Amino acid sequence: MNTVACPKKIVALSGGVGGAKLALGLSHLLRPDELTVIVNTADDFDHFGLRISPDLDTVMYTLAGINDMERGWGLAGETWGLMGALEQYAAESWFRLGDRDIATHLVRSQRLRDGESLSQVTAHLCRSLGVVHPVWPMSDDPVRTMVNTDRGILPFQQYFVRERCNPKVTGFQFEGIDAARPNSIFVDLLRDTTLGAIVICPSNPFVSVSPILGLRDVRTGMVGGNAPVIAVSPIVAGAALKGPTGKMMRELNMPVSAFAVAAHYGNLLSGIVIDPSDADEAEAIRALGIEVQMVPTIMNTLQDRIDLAKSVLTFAGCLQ
Ligand code: FO1
Repeated sequence: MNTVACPKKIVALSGGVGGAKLALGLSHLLRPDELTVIVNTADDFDHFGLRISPDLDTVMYTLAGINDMERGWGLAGETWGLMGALEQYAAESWFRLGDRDIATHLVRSQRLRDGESLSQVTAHLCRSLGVVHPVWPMSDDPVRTMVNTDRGILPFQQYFVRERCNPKVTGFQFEGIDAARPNSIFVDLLRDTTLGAIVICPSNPFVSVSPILGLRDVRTGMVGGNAPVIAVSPIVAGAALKGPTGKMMRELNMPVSAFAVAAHYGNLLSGIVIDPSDADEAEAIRALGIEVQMVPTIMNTLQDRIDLAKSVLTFAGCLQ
């Protein structure tokens, strides 16, 4: 591992694909005792009686090096025999479960039924896949994103996968957020005097990061703590790199820009990393009291992920 000396602990807040890419970059620079990845679970849902945790799956598979890079979710080299069999029964097939991927959901569901917490199950899955950096769900309690749209209120996966993000978004609700307790490891880290930085990965600010920030005491813990909070903009040159972030911003009457992302996070941020193609927004972001670092944020290769992670850590003051 190409580790660099980082005297402090780093917490990365992640959704699916974009977050997992940066988490992978960070994992190449930091030891397991230096990096903790806290993952959104508000996309989770039950399907055929199985608990699916898409963002945990994506982060876990990415850190294990077994993710499908083209599709963005699921396992590389997957086969789809199960889906063919489901279709023969005219069963629901809008959410695709791969033949090997389904083992993850079977094991997770059975262990949850046996009384383990989602954290315990995730630790088992990660250990089994050889993931050495700690990956934790944001909470062991259920939080579920509901999307307010012009076609009614839709559970997140129905909006995202079944309806392919076509309905027009008017807002979001996170069911269960008020009762949900943030993961105790996350809470302890927010209070840890050796916490060096909190990195908000380039995940969807509305549906991937908001649920994490919306958990009890998280925002206040982040604003009141000493560790800098650094976001990486998921918007580059007026468009989202992947997924519906840009479409959502337009529908919520926000400009699709790195500036709008910075303004959305507001006083939570010490700094934001933006792509050089958004250089003309730096001044306006700085006027919000948020520092700006400009480096390439598009992560096509593993080296791109490591380079961006290195820039984020340097910006946070964790590297010389
Ligand atoms: N995304 C899709 O667009 N279509 C799918 O059929 C699909 C299946 C799926 C199965 C397991 C899993 O862990 C994730 C899966 N995803 C699928 C990804 C997914 O649900 C979304 O990308 C996230 O929720 C958004 O972060």
